[in-house]
Amino acid sequence: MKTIDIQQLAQYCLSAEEEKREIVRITEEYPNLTVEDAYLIQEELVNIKLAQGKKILGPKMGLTSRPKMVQMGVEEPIYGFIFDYMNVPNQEVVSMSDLIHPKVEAEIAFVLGKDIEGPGITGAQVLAATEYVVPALEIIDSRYQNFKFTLPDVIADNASSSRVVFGEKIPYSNDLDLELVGVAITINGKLRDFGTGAAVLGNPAQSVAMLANMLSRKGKKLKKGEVILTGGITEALLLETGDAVTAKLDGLGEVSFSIK
Ligand code: 0L1
Ligand code: MG
Repeated sequence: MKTIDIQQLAQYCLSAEEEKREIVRITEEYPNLTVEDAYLIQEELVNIKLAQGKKILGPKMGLTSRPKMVQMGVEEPIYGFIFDYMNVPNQEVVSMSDLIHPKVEAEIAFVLGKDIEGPGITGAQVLAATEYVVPALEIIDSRYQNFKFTLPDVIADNASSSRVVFGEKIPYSNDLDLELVGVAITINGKLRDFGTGAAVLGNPAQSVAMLANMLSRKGKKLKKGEVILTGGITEALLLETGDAVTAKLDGLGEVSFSIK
């Protein structure tokens, strides 16, 4: 069995992102790569970015919808990290030349008013600590050829994180039932998909709770003020140059960008 070089594999994924090119998935060469190995590669990749002066905006959850979990054959979602350079202002233009084969999904993000540390965190505890919810469009851009990967591959590749557009922060109150928040995503004025917050593990707050519990295995916690992406409510839709994307989230507002 080939020995896994964590640092070299982190650099392999990072170079693909920086050079905007597809790579062969890691598990082609290392079929025995485990989820634990993959998170070590992701950690190394995050540390390299931090050493480059990039800043973490917050963590994200991926594979939070039942269809995606079934497709990947997993019982648990995955996490990654969103950095400052990935943030695109609302209604701005994203350059296709910075990306490989981007897809977009509509999400609800959370901003906590206090730190949360697992294990044992519940959705109710998350909601009690939530200061804002934020409508978001996440652009995912797997570095792997044809957007095809196994679970360890995508974890090592920082859960396909690439760009994110946030709308206005909405102060959270108990009147807002996040399960029922309706979401519609249009591209070039055409409705492409819709759903409700319940598509994310039954409630996006449940995704934040699960994230807190997963991070606790690494001795990490969710921090006050970070923006936390909870997972796609809509299908991930392939983007093309010239596309104008808008998501409308009932009670939370709109978020949009175009790609040139
Ligand atoms: O944010 C996400 O749900 C992406 C998770 C990774 C899977 C993918 O790239 O489709
Ligand atoms: Mg996502």
